Amino acid sequence: MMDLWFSERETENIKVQWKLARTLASHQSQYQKIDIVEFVEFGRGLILDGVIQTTLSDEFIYHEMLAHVPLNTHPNPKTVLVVGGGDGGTVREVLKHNIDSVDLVEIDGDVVRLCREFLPELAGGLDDPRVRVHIGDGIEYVRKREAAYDCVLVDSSDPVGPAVGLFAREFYSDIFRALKPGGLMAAQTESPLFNQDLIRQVTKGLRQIFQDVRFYWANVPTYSIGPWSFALAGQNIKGVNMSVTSGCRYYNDAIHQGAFMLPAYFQDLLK
Ligand code: SPM
Repeated sequence: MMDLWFSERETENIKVQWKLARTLASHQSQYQKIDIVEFVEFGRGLILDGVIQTTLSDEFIYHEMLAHVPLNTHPNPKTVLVVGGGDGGTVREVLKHNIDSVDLVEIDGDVVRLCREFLPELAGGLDDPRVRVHIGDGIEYVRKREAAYDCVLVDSSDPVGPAVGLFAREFYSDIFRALKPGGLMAAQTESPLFNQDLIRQVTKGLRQIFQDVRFYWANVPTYSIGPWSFALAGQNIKGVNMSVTSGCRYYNDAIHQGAFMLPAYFQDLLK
C-alpha cells in the first residue's frame, strides 16, 4: 500500500511533509476546507485550508500558554472571551480557572462540529455549563461589547483571509473597549523568525491602544519553523498574580517567568 503524505507550505520556499495514518473527515465549509487527520507521529490534527492548526501531540503547549499566562496575570479573572479557537483547546484551559463564564466566538460552526466529533480531547470542555459558544464573526462580536470581560484571548489562524482583521489596530481598540478596567488581552502572534513584519505591525497597533505590551514565546513543534510568539497587553501588567497550574503539562511558574525572556533578535523587533 502507498504511504500517504500531507505537505504543508511553511514559507514560499519551505514545505514540510507529514506522514498520514488516515483522514477522519474532509469537508468544505462556507469559509474553508476543514480536514481532520491522524498523523503517524503527531496524532490527530486539525487542518484548515491546508495549514495545520493543532495536533494532539503538542496542542497543550500552545493552549496552556495562550490561556494561563493572561489568566494567571489578571488578579481575579471571572469573565473570559476566546475569539477563534473553535477546536476548544483554549476554552479547556480557561476552565481550569475559577471563572464564572467563558464566551467562545468562532466564525465557522463546522470547525466546532467536527472538533466535537473527532477531537474531544480539545472540544470536550465546550459542553461545560460555564461556556457559551457563539458562531459568528469575532470582529463584529467584539465591536458590540463594552466592559464585559476580564480577559480576551485571540486564538486565530494565520493572518490570511478573514483572520487578517484579528491582527489589526482597529480590532485591538475594540478589544480594549470590551475589557473591564484592569482587563488583559493575549493573542497568538506567529513566528518571530518568519513573521517579523507582522510582529512589528502588531506591536505598533497594540502600543497605540494599551500602555503595557509584552511578548512571550514557546516552542510548538507542530508549527515546524521554530519558536512561536504570543502578545500580552493591558494597562499595568504585573507578574504572576495567581498560580493555576493544576493539570498543566507545559505551563508552570518558571515557564511563566521564562517565557518573557526574549532572544536579542526578538527584542530588536519590538524597538
Ligand atoms: N486552537 C489552535 C489554533 C491555532 N492557531 C495558530 C495556528 C497557526 C498555524 N500556522 C502555523 C504556521 C507554521 N506551520
